[in-house]
Amino acid sequence: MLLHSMSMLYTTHLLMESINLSIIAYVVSVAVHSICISSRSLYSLSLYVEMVWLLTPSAAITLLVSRVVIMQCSEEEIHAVACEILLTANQWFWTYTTSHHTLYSYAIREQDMCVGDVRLLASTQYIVVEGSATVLCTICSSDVLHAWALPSLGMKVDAVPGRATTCSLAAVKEGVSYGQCSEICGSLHGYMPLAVVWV
Ligand SMILES: [Cu+2]
Repeated sequence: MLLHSMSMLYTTHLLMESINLSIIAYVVSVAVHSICISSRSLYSLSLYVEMVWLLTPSAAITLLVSRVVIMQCSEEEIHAVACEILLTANQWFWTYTTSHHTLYSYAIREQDMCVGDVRLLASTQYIVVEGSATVLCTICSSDVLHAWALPSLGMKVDAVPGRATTCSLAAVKEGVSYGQCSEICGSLHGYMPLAVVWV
């Protein structure tokens, strides 16, 4: 689902770029043509040109809006969920709460790092997702604005005090996906790493 949304986002972006380039090329060619024949006004009373001006942008906008709506609906869909987890952002650590545990995840200090730990990304707790399981995440904050961001998954969800936001984590690869808080939340904002391990 996540991969499908990402690929659709990418193709929509390419489509938008092509439409933009086509419009630029068309406008430039019309401008050049108008300059070349400036003594005659070819387009002033042409119903055909008026219809083209009206229908072409309308068709482009309809196409793009329909794709964006489909993408939004697909991101809202949450299929069979293997487990649920509450991710609470705090100054300056994450709390992971499941039905069985509550874990506190802090950045590992440089003097405590082991070989293989990634500086500023290694944390004391990881979220482990098995197989092709989908995890339903509810994200909130206990103090100020934070953001749960996993760039490799195209994921960034604001953690807002007093509001719970849900999103799903679906397995896309094996390995570790690192992220960090991406909302400036105070002096130790740069020390709020997060990580999901896919096994
Ligand atoms: Cu933060």
